[in-house]
Amino acid sequence: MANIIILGTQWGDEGKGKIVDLLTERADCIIRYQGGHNAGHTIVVGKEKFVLHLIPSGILHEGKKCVIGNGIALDPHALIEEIEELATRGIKVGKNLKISDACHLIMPYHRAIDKQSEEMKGTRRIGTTGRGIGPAYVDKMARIGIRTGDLAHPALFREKLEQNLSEMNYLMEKLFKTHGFDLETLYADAMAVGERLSPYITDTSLYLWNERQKGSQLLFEGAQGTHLDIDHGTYPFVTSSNASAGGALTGTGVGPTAIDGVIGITKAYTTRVGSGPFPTELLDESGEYLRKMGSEFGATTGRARRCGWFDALVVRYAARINGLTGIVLTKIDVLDELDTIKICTGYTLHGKHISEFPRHLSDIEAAVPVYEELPGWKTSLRGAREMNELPIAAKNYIRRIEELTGVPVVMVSTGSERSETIVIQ
Ligand code: 2SA
Ligand code: MG
Repeated sequence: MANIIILGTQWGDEGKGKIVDLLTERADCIIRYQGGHNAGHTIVVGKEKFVLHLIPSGILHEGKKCVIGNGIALDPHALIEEIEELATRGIKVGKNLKISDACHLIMPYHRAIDKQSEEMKGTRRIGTTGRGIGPAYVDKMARIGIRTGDLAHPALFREKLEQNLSEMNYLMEKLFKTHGFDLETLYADAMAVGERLSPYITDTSLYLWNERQKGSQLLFEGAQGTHLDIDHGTYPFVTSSNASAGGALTGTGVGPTAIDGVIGITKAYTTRVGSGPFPTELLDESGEYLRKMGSEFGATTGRARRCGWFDALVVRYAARINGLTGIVLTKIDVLDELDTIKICTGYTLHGKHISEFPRHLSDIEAAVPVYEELPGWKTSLRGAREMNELPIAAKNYIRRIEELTGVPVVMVSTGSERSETIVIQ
């Protein structure tokens, strides 16, 4: 193994956490590069279930270095909570955690703005996780963001906060008709969390560079998915960061020549949480079946995820945007009991057949899926570890996905446990 990016090819929740955890054995540094505690990466180890939001999934392995890159929008309280929660379960992050000094901080007013702006959007609301992610990135782009590195400079931090509050409190009071935030309270709180987090904060780009000189192997852990990417996703129904492969570079300060492979985690069907177009969505009992069998509920908010058939256009698009070198197909066992399984191979758009995922929202909304129906395998794949354990119908399903996406399937996940995995390459 070399330096690999792991990311989602659909709308998130493809099972990245499990695969990152699995591949961590062959890596030295595991790095989150975008998003924040909107992510929910679920890992099952024996009888224990861990849901990580900010700390890279590699933390469950002793001695692995876990890095929160500069591309992360960081809620310091959420991070401290996660560190403490892990400690109560016997996992000490200690020196294994590094936080970039250039992460933008999610402040309490960001959460308030997230909530208020969703309310104001009415039926066009995005369905955010309400964690303040979007507004924190707004400040980053507006060049008024406050970063982790600023915590070590109290006077400057206070000055920035004071300036921001004059704007934020105007919004709160005049537009949202709610109370503003108190400078002293926010400042004191930030200084306290800053002290708590200071041992972890460093120049992580330099840290990773030095690690590479020593021969360390890097594993980049994407959050959300390609179709939630701010540039390449179903805009505006996206998250506010680059969940695609490019984000792994800008979000860490590691150059493109360091990357040896990009693995797209792909669910054997499709899900989406939040609003936005979803051509193969099933609003009938088949969708209900997938939700129930796949336990499709948000790992962060508990929201029921929308479910639908596998959409080859969605994944082929992700193959292109990310330059995928392999696909890991997950949750195939969820399809075990189905008589037939549908795959979307194209769309009909305004009477014309199209075979590439459209760019404009209105076209995605108007696209009608064209399906191919494959026979189900009607037997349990749960826990299979070898390709030859799979019935021919399951092999055909995997082969068809490879054909339609143009990417080899390098691993198949047959259950939530680490061992429930088929490694092909
Ligand atoms: P935000 O909060 O600004 O990032 O929301 C914008 C959109 O991005 C979606 N989003 C997600 N979609 C899938 N999974 C995510 N993580 C959690 C999970 C979500 C949860 O693992 O289940 O628990 O609800 C995630 N995070 C953000 C979000 O739904 C909006 O559509
Ligand atoms: Mg998730």
